Amino acid sequence: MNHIKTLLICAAMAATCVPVTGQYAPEPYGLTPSERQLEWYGREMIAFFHFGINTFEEYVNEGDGKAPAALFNPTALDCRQWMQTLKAAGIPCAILTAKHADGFCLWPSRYTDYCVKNAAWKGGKGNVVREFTDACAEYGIKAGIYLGPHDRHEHLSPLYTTERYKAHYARQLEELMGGYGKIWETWWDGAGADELTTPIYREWHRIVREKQPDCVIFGTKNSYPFADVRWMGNEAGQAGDPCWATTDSIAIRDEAQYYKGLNEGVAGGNAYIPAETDVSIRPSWFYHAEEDQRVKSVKELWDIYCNSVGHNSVLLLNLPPDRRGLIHPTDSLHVALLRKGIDQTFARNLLAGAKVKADNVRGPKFAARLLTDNDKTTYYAGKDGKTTADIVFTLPEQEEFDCLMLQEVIELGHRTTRWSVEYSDNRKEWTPIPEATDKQCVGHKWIVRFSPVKARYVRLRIQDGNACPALHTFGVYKHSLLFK
Ligand code: OTN
Repeated sequence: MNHIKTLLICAAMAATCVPVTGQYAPEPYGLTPSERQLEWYGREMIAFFHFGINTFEEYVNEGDGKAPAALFNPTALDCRQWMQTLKAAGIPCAILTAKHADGFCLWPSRYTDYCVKNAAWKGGKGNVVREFTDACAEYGIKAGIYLGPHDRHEHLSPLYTTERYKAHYARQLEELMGGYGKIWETWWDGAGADELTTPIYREWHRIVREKQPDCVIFGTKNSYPFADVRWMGNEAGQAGDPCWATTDSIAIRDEAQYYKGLNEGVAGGNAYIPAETDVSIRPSWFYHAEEDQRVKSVKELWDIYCNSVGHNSVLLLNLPPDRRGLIHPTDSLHVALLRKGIDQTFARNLLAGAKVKADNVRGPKFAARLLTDNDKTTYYAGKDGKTTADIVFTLPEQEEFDCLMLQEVIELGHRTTRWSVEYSDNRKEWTPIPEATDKQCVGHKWIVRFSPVKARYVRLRIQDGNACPALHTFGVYKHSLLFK
């Protein structure tokens, strides 16, 4: 069908002008990302700030909604310090837990007393959501809001019914979506929220879309039909291999299949809902001084980055502020070093100076050398109907590398479905890289790490696909020493 369409377009153009063979872009294949999803992919990393009444209780992460509001009392809250941490870490977006499952609200909500109005902090006159969104605006960070759907404090009321809560949550959502400028993401945690049915989320979804058309919605379980992005299936930072952006939107009954669908996606699935990887830099989601020695190391964060961003996902990394209302210096240091190591690793694509030869090229506008030109606007594509390609890179001299990265033109859908990378010193015998053999999806970014190899020739093999390949970057690299 796509082929016929292309022929028709070419025929139409030939009638009016002389077409340059193979200069037309490939037709998209299957489901493709929305503008919101493209923007979300481009962030690569998002910070999660779990902060609230749990921060002030002894080792509580899932408060029961009974802790007195007065307990909330950060001694030196400074959201600008949070933003300085994000700037050093190259993280462009942040999500604040405006209300976690305990129900305590970090803004003075008109609809509850269980909020900062009754906190000791600033004599009840403070507003963390305001300070957070103001600091985001000042530092050019995109603000996101987590308004936990499950609310244990509201549940304590004898008047509680799901119907009343639906209206209560809707009013709180209106306060947050309507009163704090542009909100880039909202998070519907599935934890404890099974009573909240899809029709309830439909109403809440209407509010988000009305007030914040560009806001990305994280959804799971009953909110799945409205989700721009899905849960990745675990909180360990380990996205699947493969990790398709497509999945099945219909609720899956079998639990194992449900988790596999979240973690790996579904090739050819009926919905485009890419996976977001939420993980904490500490063992807990909220700050506890007991865990100051258990902050994930820079190497652990690099593993998580490669297994999330490098698995066609976006990393949502939790950096919980402490009782002062500041990011602990160890957490700030580790994310800054993560950024430094990422930048050092990917600064030099060892294929950049290589000669490139491909056996499937659409035309000069889509030449294989564009894979290494470091230009986001250009890409390599094959001929319509030809779903395989061998692309050989001849380096000026032998180089050592231990990491590779491949990126697809995601606007054109999931095209490549099987690919491998090999190396050689004579262009006759090729050695496969075991970790990079028979990989499946590519998507926004796929990173593979392996023991160092030395080679003069590198071959990218596109072994199968739904449509001709459309890839915009391929590179081999040497890890930063910060990750050793
Ligand atoms: O006990 N839990 O609720 C739980 C334990 C470990 C990992 C996840 C969960 S809940 C889970 O949280 C996700 C976000 O991290 C999503 O919201 C899922 O829908 C929810 O079930």
